[in-house]
Amino acid sequence: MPGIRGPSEYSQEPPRHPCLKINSKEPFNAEPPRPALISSYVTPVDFFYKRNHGPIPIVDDMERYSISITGLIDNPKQLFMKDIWNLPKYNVAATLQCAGNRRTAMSKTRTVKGVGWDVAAIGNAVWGGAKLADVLELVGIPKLTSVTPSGGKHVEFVSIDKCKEENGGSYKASIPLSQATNPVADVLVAYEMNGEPLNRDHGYPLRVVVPGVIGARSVKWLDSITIITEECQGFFMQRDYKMFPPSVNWENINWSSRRPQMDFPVQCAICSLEDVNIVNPGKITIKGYAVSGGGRGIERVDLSIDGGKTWVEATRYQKAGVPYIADDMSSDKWAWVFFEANVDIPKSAEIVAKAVDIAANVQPENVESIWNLRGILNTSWHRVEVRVGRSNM
Ligand SMILES: Nc1nc2c(c(=O)[nH]1)N[C@H]1C(S)=C(S)[C@@H](COP(=O)(O)O)O[C@H]1N2
Ligand SMILES: [Mo]
Repeated sequence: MPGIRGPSEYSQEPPRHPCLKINSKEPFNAEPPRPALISSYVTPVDFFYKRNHGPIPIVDDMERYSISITGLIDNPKQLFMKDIWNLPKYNVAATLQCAGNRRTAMSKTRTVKGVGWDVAAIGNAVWGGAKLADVLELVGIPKLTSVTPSGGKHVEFVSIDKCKEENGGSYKASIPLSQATNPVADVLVAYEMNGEPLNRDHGYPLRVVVPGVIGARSVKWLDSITIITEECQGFFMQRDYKMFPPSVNWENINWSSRRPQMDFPVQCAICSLEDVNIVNPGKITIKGYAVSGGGRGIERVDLSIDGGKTWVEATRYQKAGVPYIADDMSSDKWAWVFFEANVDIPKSAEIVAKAVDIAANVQPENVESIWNLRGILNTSWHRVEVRVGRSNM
């Protein structure tokens, strides 16, 4: 671990924007207010949710900082920042979403375990860095490899932070080698976020970004990459971030019965309104984000102002002046879309939003059907209440 260290207490945390809603202080977990989240298509770093499992690592010496690439390969290597900088640089717009986004709403049905997130454990950034496929070529693994001659099938990313879930060990995760060596999958070893060097909260100096996959696999503060036969056996792959049916509880859970969650499902949330709102009679603008995993575009966003009886379609956009077409070359395939509609609110109403992705995947109507004990992947229809009051004019 040259040049970087993971402290075991919280006395040297970085500064953070005061607008963030703190869900847990140590480790630091926070999200922006709903309106701030949709104030721009590319989320400013200050407003980007922060999801940590331990104290933020500290770089003491950038000259000495290096990552090791080892495991089932012939030529293990140490790579320094300059080796990563020397590779072709890519800028990829990708939305990162915590699997626990919208957990608080799920916990209203039945208690779940985990950090209580509202709808903003998500953000969209332009990540700058080298493609993991190019990095792995430096150790002799060709593009589009699914198994190395010595039997390596997964790529494990190990960090330097100290997490209690790992009994003081590092955060780690893995992805399949076939995805890691596929340039089209856009997996990055990133050193920039929105054109600036990564800040400490988001993984300085190097993090992995796995587009279209739950945030948990985008390991921050990279220390080593290991080529392994089986997927990573770490806590966050094997005993967390798995989707269980509503019948599973803490007594009958069998962690090994489920695969680690990778792609995230289709999701959307209204961000221009809170759970309960008092508005004047007349038109209001409903605005929010929609996103799907695996690089699938958003085909449609439906809005209802009568609790889901009737629907209208919202407009979708990414960049101003560029019409959004799902899965078109002109769209950012790994990024969210914003949606917007101007609707007339004649009386108090329940406003509902639901998105459809390009594979015609839809969001479940009720949270009960997808309830799970860890409270992950709440993609149920997003509902907010609007009460029409009298203005004081
Ligand atoms: N080393 C390390 N990487 C990590 C984590 C962590 O705690 N430690 N949290 C993961 C989770 S659960 C998420 S959702 C994302 C959050 O990234 P962000 O804080 O940059 O938004 O980082 C992932 N990578
Ligand atoms: Mo997460």
